[in-house]
Amino acid sequence: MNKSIALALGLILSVVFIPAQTFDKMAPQGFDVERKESPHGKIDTITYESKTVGTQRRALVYTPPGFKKKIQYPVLYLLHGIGGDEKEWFRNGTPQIILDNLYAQGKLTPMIVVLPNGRAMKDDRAIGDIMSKDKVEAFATFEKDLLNDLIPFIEKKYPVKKERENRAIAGLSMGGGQTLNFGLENIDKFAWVGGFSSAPNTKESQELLPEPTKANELKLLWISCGDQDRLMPFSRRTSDYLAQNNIPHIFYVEPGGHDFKVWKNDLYLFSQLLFKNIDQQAISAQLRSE
Ligand code: FER
Repeated sequence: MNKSIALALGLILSVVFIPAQTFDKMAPQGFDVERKESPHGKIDTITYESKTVGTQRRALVYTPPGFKKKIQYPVLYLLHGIGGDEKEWFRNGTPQIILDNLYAQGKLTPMIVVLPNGRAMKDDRAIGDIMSKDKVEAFATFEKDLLNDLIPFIEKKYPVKKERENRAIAGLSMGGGQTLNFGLENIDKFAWVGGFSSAPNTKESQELLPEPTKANELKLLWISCGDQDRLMPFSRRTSDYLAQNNIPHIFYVEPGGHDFKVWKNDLYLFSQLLFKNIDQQAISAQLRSE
């Protein structure tokens, strides 16, 4: 075969066999390293009045590079773990760097990211016995604070799209459990749901989703966990229940334990799917393949 025929054949074959959506399985090296030359988003600290808790509460808000008040943006609410607060992702997960780098490559739909404090109680700091009953219960109370106090505040103060298709929720560990609990209970409010290494606060599947077919309305239902994480059973049982009920979702088992290496990779992958036309089944198949 002469060279030009071989080249043409190669070209045709590559076009035919490139899947519709190619998707990294792991973030590439340098994905979380700040590039001075790239445009940066901005982090604000906001304070909102919580009727639920009866205090002024804090959250961080990341607006994307090139943010304009005249544009309306979709919103991702990104939740922390049991030992964290509104700064945990920012300090340990550097979402602002990961997302800046993805924007620089044109890989994200511009969105606002809100990093709340998910421990909805008067003293919401991660101090003392972080596993105490009142502190753990405060993670459940946050559902009310989020829906009735924080979301309305964000929607008043920032130029945001308010339909469910433009609202996402994700979180790590306790925040992953909150995400699955709140997201699946409020499918009328969230269309994009991502539980990373979800903790034992994840409700039992029957209680979590008594009417499984409702979850067909989600644009994305993402469940991920490190293969060395002892909390795997909570993700697996949720995914198993969804699979038994034929509910489209992504169950992504990745190398790693219960740590930010895994959660940064999750944010890198999950954020690229948000607010786009995606095919969960196709992505799920890619994440499973060798
Ligand atoms: C538990 C083990 C882990 C638990 C919570 C966690 C409430 C949460 C871990 C995290 O958020 O990193 O038994 O019970």
